[in-house]
Amino acid sequence: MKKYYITTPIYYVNATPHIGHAYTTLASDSVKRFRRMLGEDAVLTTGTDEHGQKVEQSAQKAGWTPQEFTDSVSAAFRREWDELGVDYDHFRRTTDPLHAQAVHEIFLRCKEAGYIYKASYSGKYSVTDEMFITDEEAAALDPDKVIEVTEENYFFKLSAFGDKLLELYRSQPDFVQPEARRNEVIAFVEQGLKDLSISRSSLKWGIPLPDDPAHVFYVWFDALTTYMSAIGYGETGERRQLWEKLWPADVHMIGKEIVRFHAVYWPAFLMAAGLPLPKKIYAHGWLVFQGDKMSKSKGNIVRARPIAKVVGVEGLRYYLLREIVFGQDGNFSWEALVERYNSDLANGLGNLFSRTLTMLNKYRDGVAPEPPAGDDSGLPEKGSATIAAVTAHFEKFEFSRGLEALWSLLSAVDKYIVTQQPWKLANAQDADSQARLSATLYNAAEALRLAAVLAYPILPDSTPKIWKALGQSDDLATYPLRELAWGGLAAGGRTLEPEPLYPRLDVEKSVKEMQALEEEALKEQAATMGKPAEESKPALVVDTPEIQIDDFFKVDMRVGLVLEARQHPNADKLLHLTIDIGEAQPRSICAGVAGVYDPAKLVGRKVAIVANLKPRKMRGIESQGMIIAASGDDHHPYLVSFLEDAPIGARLG
Ligand code: ME8
Repeated sequence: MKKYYITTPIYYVNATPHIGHAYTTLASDSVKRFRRMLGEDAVLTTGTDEHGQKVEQSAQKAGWTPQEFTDSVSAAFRREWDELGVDYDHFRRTTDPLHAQAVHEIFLRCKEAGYIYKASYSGKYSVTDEMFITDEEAAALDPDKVIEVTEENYFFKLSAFGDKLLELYRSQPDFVQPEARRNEVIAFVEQGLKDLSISRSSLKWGIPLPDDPAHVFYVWFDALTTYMSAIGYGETGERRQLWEKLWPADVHMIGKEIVRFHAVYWPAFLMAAGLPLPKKIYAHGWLVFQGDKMSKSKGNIVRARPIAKVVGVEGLRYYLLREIVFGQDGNFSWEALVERYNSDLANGLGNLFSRTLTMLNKYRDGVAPEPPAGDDSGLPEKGSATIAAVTAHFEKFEFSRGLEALWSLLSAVDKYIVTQQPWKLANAQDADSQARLSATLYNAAEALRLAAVLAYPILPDSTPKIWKALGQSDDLATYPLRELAWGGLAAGGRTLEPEPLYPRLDVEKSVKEMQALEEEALKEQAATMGKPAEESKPALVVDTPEIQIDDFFKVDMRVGLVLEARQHPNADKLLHLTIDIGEAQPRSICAGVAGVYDPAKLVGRKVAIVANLKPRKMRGIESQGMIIAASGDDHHPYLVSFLEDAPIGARLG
């Protein structure tokens, strides 16, 4: 079986997962599912990038060790992908000792080939980007984010690879995609390449060099190697064989800001080490929110899980890949997300599904009819063209165009049903009407069958339900897409009752729900990164049973004057009070306020007491009532008192 190896970037642990990370990861997951349907052994790798100064600093701020910090955030990424149903095969952490082995192996190969040397280096270093930067670049940054570094470094002779790289881009025009990124990369290399510093002696949190452990690897040499270490490079035995089978990668899926590292540095490292190059680097565009690239440092981020809780993971997947043109920047909007969900999933695919299956049950007892003879609907032709178009678009990562083509088939079927008026045909008993009804139902069901297969990579949870309802029993995930053709629905097959797939949503309400969940996610993020969110107190809920006013007046509360107060002889927590409420005799009352109120200071105070409480003995002293006090979560009693000098014996209510 042909293999297909796809990778996402390994994400920095200086931020918890947000929708930007989900964008690349969900798209890659869709590619994996699509390639599997093409009959390939598709493997997806993701992971976390855990070394570097930023991580050390973030951990320090959180009061954690770097390892504790990265363990926490890396786990959050893994949890994120699990909850979003990402079908990844390997999750590589750069702090995994097996990864260090791989970094050592590629480094030593580069060194043996003569591409590594040691020299003194001094320059401005961006803490945010973890790289040396030019003076102009430094001037544009926050001064806190730029440090001056002078040290002995190991260098990689990137300058030796300019021509080889240009030759690579020329001979393999699709090595970097899309075209705009390819041009950008070529222009960068044509300017001339400087050697690259690949180690730091000023840093501790990294992988030590094999032959000079006072230095640790500079982030890109370390990070990029995960694409190979995840599948066994640096190891032996079966894992090594896995690498031999899967490498080179078929595509590295990344965001456009890291194209230079992937399309210039990475192939140069691999060329130096004498290893095969990835076949393609695909650098997609940015999700823009509130007018800027979504990023943690700008604080304009949105998370995926709150969205998935409201529109479902599929609502999110569909929106990201349909609304935003892959390869270009795209604006994120809550409203557009829900509107897209409603129009294409609830009203589009969902409605066609429920209509068609309902009619099949009602008019044909849930049995798929014969395909029409001499069909002039145009649907078989459109169906075949759609299969070709969607497949071709998905192969080129043109998800939105692929989905657009598929939905154009669905809307043609909708129109076709309207013109055929099956509900009328069902009432006419003549053979011609019945044949037309069968044709209508067949065509609608067949279009849905195609849609289930073609949309599966994007909608992997709901399409199997459509598939099953159409009486199909084989596993949709491995359906041989190349064999998909119009007319494959077998007559006589049993169809099921439709189940609701994509319930319609109220735009305003859903947006509010997502935004509220986003607030909660923010707190979760703070906890993951070691900074507990400020405790916001949950609103008080009064859930005692309702009473009538008469019930209330059963409790007789009076103003009393404390005449005497002393410690209860047999109970540490109790005071024994004598209280005048205007009766012939003052009352003897025990109150659990010892240690909080000084008895001497209580004498002469007016308090509120429950006067008709049945007397009871408390540790040997009869208590003829109860003092009213408030008590909160702190269990501290607060005696009730009066703003004005209330008369003794006055009733409360
Ligand atoms: O760069 N729009 O990690 P990172 C679209 N560790 N995609 C976005 C995005 C946005 N607003 N924000 C993030 C790193 N992404 C390195 C990579 S690889 C060997 C090392 C996605 O956590 C996009 O894929 O900053 C981008 O390239 C990646 O997350 C950056 O993740």
